[in-house]
Amino acid sequence: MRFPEDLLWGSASADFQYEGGFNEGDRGLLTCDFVTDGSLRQPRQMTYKTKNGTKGAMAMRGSIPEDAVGYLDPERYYPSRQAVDFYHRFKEDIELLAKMGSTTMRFSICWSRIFPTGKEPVANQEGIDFYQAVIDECLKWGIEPLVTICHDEIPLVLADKYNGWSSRKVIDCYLRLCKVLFENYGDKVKYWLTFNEVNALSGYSHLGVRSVDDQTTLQAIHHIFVASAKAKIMAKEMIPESQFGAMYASSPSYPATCKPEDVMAWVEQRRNLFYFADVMVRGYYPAYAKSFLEGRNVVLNIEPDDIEILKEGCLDFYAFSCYRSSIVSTQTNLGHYGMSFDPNPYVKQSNWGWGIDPISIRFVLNEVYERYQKPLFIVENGLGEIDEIDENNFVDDQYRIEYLNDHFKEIKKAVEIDGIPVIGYTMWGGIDLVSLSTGEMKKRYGFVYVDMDDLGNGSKNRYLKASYYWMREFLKSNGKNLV
Ligand code: BGP
Repeated sequence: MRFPEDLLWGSASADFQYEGGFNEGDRGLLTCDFVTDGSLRQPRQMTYKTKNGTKGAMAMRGSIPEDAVGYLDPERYYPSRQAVDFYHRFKEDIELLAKMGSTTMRFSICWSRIFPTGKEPVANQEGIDFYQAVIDECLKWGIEPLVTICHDEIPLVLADKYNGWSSRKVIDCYLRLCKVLFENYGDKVKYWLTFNEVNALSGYSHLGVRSVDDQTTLQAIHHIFVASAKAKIMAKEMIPESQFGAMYASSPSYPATCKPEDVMAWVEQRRNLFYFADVMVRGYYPAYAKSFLEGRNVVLNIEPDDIEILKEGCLDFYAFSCYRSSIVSTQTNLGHYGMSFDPNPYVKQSNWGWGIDPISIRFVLNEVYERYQKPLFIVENGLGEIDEIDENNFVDDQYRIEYLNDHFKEIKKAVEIDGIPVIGYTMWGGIDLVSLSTGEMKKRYGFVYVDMDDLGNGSKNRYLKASYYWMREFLKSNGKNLV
């Protein structure tokens, strides 16, 4: 089996799960710095302080009091402080990924490294230099950087002062960030993602808003739509060769049965994804937006110019994550932003209850391509599992190899049989990093093991897993080792 020669392969990360160095290089604080560690049994918490000094903690996706602001409790562990130290080890990590044969690397910009509060008139040079060095290191090894401008985060000060993305003022702050990035890296970076998992953003940690009600969330998301479109319009002036996408959490749900009501429940559930992508990829609110918003008692404040901006700033490609599949029926209780967690009885589940379903990736590629006819970039996929390291510092992760093998075969079919233009594939967390949903280190995705536990203890040394050698062979032989 051969893949197109120009298909990009690599790994993906997000700054607050990977980078660390939270108090170095004049980095400011981010909202997600206030999210503690956790586990499947003990959910992560967001710690905050109100104006009168009362301290509290809330589930990561919960609401916090109106006058609250993130607070770092010295007794708690916050994984984003040191993450797995890409900040100091980026050369080593990029070299490892390059020697595996990677041709791309997705990473995200820490907003508060460039603008510590988000409001400064002038950017922080140390922050600019850090990503300049990361990008140069990629290029040195022939790796095409894929930059996420904003991955589920916002500077603390913008949350505090403006209630985050609920305010239009944040659009301008974001555009100031974009301008600095385009000026400094525009000649080196072709592929950009304006935002991560736009359809799963909510609450303080992601949006900087203190309330998770639909009115606040969907108004904030409208501002994100406008910000993304304006960023793309600006980039086309400054860096005409650039390609713009945004990322959507796209793991599919299937209808639980062929009962017509279940199939319609599935159509409606999928709108929890397409509502977001339709606006950004097609450039206008879809017909069902009216009922989608009315059903949630949301009235959007849309300014007259916004409609034109959305049209002009629609995206060049669709980027997505796809990890698993689930099912939907009229009985399903949808989780945050319309996700179904009902298990599909036909596929096995990971230790975190994620249904392992290689066909899901071909399904999504088809579903999305037929809707938008734009190139697709698979920017997150992979298996989060418990890895045991032996006395020789080796992890024999055959389960991960099996997962990748089976998913890659389906991607191949999507390209070859279905004719879908796939730009590239970046596996989530090629170097082990902190889990977003649970805050654990134990849930590992990487080709490379990082010696660190859930509370940040360990040398952080890197060790190659069996999947690293398998992937190296896969890339060298262009897929000949698939079985
Ligand atoms: C996506 C996020 C990532 C990432 C991934 C895996 O939702 O974009 O930041 O972490 O999921 O999820 P988890 O880390 O919870 O296993």
